[in-house]
Amino acid sequence: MATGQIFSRNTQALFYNYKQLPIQRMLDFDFLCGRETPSVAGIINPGSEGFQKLFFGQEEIAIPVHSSIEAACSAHPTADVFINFASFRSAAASSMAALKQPTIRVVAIIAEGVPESDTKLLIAYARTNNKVVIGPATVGGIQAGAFKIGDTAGTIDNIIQCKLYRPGSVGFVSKSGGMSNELYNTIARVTDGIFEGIAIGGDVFPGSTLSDHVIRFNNIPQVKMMVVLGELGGRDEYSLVEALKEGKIHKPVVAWVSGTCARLFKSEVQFGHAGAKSGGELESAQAKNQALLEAGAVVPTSYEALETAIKETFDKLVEEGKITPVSEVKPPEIPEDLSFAIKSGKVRAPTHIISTISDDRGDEPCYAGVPMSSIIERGFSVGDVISLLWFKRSLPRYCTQFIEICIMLCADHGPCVSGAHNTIVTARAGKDLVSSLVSGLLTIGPRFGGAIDDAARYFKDAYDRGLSPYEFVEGMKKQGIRVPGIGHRIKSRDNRDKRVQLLQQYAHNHFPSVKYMDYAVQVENYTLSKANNLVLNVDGAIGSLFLDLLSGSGMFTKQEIDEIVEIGYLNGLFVLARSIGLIGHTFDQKRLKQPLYRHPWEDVLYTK
Ligand code: Q5B
Repeated sequence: MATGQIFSRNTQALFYNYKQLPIQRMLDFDFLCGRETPSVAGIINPGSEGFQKLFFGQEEIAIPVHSSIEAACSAHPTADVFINFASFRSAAASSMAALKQPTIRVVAIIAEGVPESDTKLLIAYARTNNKVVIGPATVGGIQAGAFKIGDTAGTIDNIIQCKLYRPGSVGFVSKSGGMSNELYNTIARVTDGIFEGIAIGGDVFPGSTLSDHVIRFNNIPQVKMMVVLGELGGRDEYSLVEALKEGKIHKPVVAWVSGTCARLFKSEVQFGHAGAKSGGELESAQAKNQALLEAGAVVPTSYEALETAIKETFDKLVEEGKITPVSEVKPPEIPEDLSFAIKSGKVRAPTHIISTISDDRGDEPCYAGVPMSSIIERGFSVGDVISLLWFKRSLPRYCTQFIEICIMLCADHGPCVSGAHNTIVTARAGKDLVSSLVSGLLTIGPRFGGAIDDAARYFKDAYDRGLSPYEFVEGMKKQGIRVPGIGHRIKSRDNRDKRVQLLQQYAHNHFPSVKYMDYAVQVENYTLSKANNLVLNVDGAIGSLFLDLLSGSGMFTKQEIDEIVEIGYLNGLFVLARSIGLIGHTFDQKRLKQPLYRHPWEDVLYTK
């Protein structure tokens, strides 16, 4: 690296505090410049480690993420720039920690509002240790065709327009980051472009000053002239005046201090930056412009005349043979992000998932097209939400109430059933809520709770085919299949399941037809003639009654009913309902601080 140059095409940075967009912009800039290595070597995201996927041209690359500055510096010893996107609260401490790393040479601090006393400590440390601080309150800086800090120079389109993808002959330094974008454009229009541009930031105490950078540019052979954009407030421009007077700068300097309008205000004015306030006469834009002019800088009469002043200075250097304008190169095209391209209608891409029941993209989520606010305003119940998300339609109240009754009746059936037992054992083994719940849910199947769909399938098939209960049950027996929805471990002819009775009663009172349930009862009468416990159980009651709901409500076509039965929606009712109870059992065990469960030996038959 030549004397004065702080960046090159090989410079790599560590980026503190993960921010996807500025990092991607740096990598896009790298690609535009034809860099071989990405300019971001690592990301520091306190507390997390791993990799972050980003694009380098068309390829995805994985940039390592480190949890501490020390770890990042030791993993990437050649990365010597530290780009600090920490908030103003932690920017000073992290910047100091970075400056103290032997591998770090340049620290750029983006945050605004860093306490001045902290910045002074950073400046003192950097000066003593021969390091460079850019900022705070800066957008950063750029070496054209080589390296860019964060969001400097804005979008890729702007960078291309400002020809920042290849080096020119102008060194530029400004206080304002926003105005530096403006000047990159102006300079690109009237010269062969920027070699390096730095925004030092608008604080009263910038980490490095306008003159620090102008003196540095003076030592970079590729920089043939400098453009400086100061602003009212502070005395920074006077150190440049001194440097000019002392003959430390021998290349032309075009300078303008903005804020000449401050005099039009009757009282003291504070512009956007902390340091940009009209103080005494010496700090006025007029006084600083005058001093720069007297010291030998080219100072136009107004900001509008700055462009002409830059052009004239550049043209003169060309005429004198001191600049051979760089020949133009065509930068490679940066592939557009798919999301932007789709938004702008430039490309189409096949989707990988189809969803028809809900949409969360708008102002509010919608269930089957019904906005959330409408669900609340219209007083929808859980049954209504189930009918929207499962059946994609609003069912009549008697149907949604039936769904809710199923859920209430199946929510729990004591601690001794398969599901609750598993949940209790799991919770007592110290597992979390989801594990305890899931271990209970996994017992739901053809014997326990999960016979609703098969009950609906077999009852429907037998009824629709006109089979008598005898033909149906005996036919099943021949195939070695137990009739789903029939039989219970503790319920019997003399100890009927109250839940079944309640469901039947509700259906009798509200359903237009209960033909499938009547058929199930006939089947039950037949099975009870075989054994006392072969009652219509809760699964069988729900299965047959749901067939009545589907066919009697007039809300479903025959094909839709067949599809619901074939896919098997109805076990979902038991799964949903029983989750309520299983969650309750988990909490119960935790609340009771129950120890690890061990099944007693006495309850096991040990045999050979
Ligand atoms: N036999 C439920 O059986 C149970 C027969 C049958 C023809 C049948 C059994 C069964 C179908 C599946 C079903 C849902 C395993 C049940 C639920 C939720 C719950 C649970 C709770 C809650 C019970 C004795 C004799 C044998 C069998 C014959 C039995 N069932 N024949 N069709 N369906 N049902 N599940 O008492 O000649 O001696 O060999 O599989 O609908 O899960 O509260 O606990 O809310 O949590 O163990 O209500 O019925 O009878 O297996 O000793 O059989 O009856 O073939 O005949 P058991 P087994 P054989 S509701």
